[in-house]
Amino acid sequence: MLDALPAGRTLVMGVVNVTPDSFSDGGRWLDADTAIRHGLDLVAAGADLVDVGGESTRPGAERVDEATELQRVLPVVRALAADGVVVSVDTMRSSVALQALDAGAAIVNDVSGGRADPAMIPVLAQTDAPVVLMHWRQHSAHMQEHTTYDDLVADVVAELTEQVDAAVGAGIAPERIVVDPGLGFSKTGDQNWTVLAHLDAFTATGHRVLVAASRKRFLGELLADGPELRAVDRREDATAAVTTLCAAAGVWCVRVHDPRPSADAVRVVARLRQEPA
Ligand code: PMM
Repeated sequence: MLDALPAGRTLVMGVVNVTPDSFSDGGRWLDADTAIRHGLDLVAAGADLVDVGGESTRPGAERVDEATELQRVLPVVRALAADGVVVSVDTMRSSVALQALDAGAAIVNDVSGGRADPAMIPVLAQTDAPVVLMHWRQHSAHMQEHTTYDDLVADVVAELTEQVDAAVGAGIAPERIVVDPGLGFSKTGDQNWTVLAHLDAFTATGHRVLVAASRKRFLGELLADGPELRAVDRREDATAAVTTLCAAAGVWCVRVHDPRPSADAVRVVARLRQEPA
């Protein structure tokens, strides 16, 4: 399935958060029709695939119940997939993953990397869907209490490798697995920068790598004007700069809220790579 996506450049994944409380777009696409229209707009703006999620993972967020998550996600997944959009479902629940795959989703994006729901990996092993496994230590309500590492990059890679090994051990083929360092998840702003400075440690795992920096707080802190963080909707240029660095580092896919600048950035990097050194 992953091989059917455009090759030769980094892919751009657009985000549709069907949630009232995501940090950057919470409440904007809560209604299914609005969310579907937004998903199509993301594709028109250059997204190669669209990530649909029904549970906010912003720091401090409480969990939603399964019925609410299903009711938010399924109509949007079904409509976008029927329209030919490659959809990934952003969920930590095996039940939601399975029903979203039935509704036409092509990829499962589990920010917990299989750690939140013990049924996730065994359930996915029964399918042939690609799966994004993100580095994860704790649910969002408490994740920022778990930012202590001996050696940040080595520890994140080692913990992510445990998650990958569990998936492979359960029967998920390695080529179906995409790894994600999980910017902002049990990581401080400075730690996010350290991870971004060492993306080679993640590409060296041999797996496709996904990075989601879009509009995150560490960009707001970088661009702060005194005590005021840069507003969420004015972090796009910095997001595109991170996309450029990710593409240059050989990242497979970037997950962004506004695909247009990133879609251009990945093409710049791909073109430059055709030139002899
Ligand atoms: N971040 C968020 C949500 N889903 N999925 C992956 N694979 N990696 C991430 O870093 C990630 C994610 C939180 O951001 P949002 O609220 O803007 O969706």
